[in-house]
Amino acid sequence: MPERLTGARIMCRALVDAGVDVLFGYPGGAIMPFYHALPEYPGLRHILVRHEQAAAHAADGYARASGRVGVCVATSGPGATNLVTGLATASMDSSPVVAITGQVARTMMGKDAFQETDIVGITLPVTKHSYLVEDASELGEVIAEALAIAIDGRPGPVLIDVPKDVQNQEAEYEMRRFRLPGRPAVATAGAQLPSLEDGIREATRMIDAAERPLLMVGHGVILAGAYAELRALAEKTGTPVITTLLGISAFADGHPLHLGMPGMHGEVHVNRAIQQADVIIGVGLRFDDRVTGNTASFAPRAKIIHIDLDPTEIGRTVKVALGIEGDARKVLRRLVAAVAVREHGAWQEEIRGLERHRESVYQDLSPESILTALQEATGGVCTIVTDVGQHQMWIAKLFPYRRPNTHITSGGLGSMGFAVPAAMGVHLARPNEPVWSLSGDGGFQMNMAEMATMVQEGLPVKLGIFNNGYLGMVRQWQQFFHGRRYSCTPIWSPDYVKLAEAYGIPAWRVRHSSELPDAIAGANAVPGPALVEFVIEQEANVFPMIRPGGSLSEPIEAAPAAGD
Ligand SMILES: Cc1ncc(C[n+]2csc(CCOP(=O)(O)OP(=O)(O)O)c2C)c(N)n1
Ligand SMILES: [Mg+2]
Repeated sequence: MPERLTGARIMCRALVDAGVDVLFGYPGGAIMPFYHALPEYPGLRHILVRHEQAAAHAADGYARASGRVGVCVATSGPGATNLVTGLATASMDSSPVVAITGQVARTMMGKDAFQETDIVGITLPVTKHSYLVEDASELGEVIAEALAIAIDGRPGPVLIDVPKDVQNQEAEYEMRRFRLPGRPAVATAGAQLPSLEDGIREATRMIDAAERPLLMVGHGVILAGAYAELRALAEKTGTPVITTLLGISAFADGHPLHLGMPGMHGEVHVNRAIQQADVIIGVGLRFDDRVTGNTASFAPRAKIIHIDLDPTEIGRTVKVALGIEGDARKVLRRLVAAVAVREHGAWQEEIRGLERHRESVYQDLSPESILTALQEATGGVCTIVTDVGQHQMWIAKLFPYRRPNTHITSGGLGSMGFAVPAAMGVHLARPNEPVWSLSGDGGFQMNMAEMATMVQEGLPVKLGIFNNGYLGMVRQWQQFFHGRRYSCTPIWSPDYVKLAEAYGIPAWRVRHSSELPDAIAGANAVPGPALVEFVIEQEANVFPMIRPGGSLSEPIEAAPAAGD
């Protein structure tokens, strides 16, 4: 039976009926009717953030950790524009987020009204779809459809802009179960893709004939939950597995076939393996420039098979011999059944032979020592959310990720400030396991106001700060490529222990590796949020490194001598 409700109540009801139970948001004039209705729907838990950017990142973190849609809410104008970085982040990393924004009343639109901004126009390039709802009778269907679009196929953000008077307007509401029509097969840039049957047949022929095969896997494997299928294919064919930054934890670190991360900060043997492979099976990755370096010299001997749900990714940056459009899980399952058993022992040996066992170049409190202590304290049962910079690369490479989807980071956009709010979303998706947000001193200062959210909402996120006194990754580039001119990269920090105390958050400062176990155990033991500052070497670098736009064959393995 349809019910007559205000637009604001329809918004709440449609969210509840679609199974949404948490919202991250911040109120304001144009979204007040929605906030007025919200207490009538106790099934919707609202997390009051301190900045709308954090609402979008938290919704994104929630989505990545839960596999469900994350929802954020903001008012018109500055509230809505503050969401933009978070929506762009979710768009680049294929994360299903729905943003609901208030808009000025219909009669005021187009008149430069107070807090009016064309948020649909501003977010058009970073959303999968967007709506301006002009009548309350459409709201129920729009919300159900937006949630479905966000998660259908390749996930991404969707925006719903609702004028204030539409929120106050009454209309009939009836619950909708939304089913999207199946997607038609689409041709890619350049070539028509083969049918799935033909693609599997051809891929099988290429994999069976390969002597130096590699699997390169990205976020698509995690989004599809194709862990078992990936492992089965790797093991049946003896194929080593490379995981991109967003593919980390799709295949267990420590598995004998796992090689590590490729690209700009990939290990030398991983990049060399790419340069020597004869067949690369790329699954759910974009072959972006941080992975390929100069595409002209990328994988010169390899025929590339690219499997992706989004056909527009296939052949976009690298030349592929075979493209297969499809869900990673379904395609991998078909391949596992079709391919022949292979060993490839000599190829695996050859790659292992390229591995360098580097002595740690860091002083006492090294990234390795911090990450080893974290691993030991948690037994690896935790989700790590990282920010952007040097610490992000160290954590990507050094933390042993053994459980699927336990590494969450802003890969495509590289948004500093992501970790702290995203970790709040991860906690709400996974309330029973520890969540560590690990940031640099720069990125932490971008969204550290969210400590107040954690206290007010009771979110026990553990905050780690890698404090090197620099915007370290930019400083490293200045050291390598700009003659050591450290222009605007030294960054002052407050006393983080005192700062945390001001929020009532227990905090530890660690200067020596001997202090690590107590600090980390202490932080894990407190029931609420906790903060640990790791005071690390100021000019530590991330090695190896491929020069931007350089070839994977030419790693930089040491800092240039001063004066170079
Ligand atoms: C929002 C945003 N602004 C600027 C950058 C450019 N940038 C990339 S890494 C980096 C330095 C990060 O410094 P910090 O957070 O201290 O981490 P560290 O590299 O020192 O580990 C900067 C400024 C960015 N990625 N995101
Ligand atoms: Mg730093």
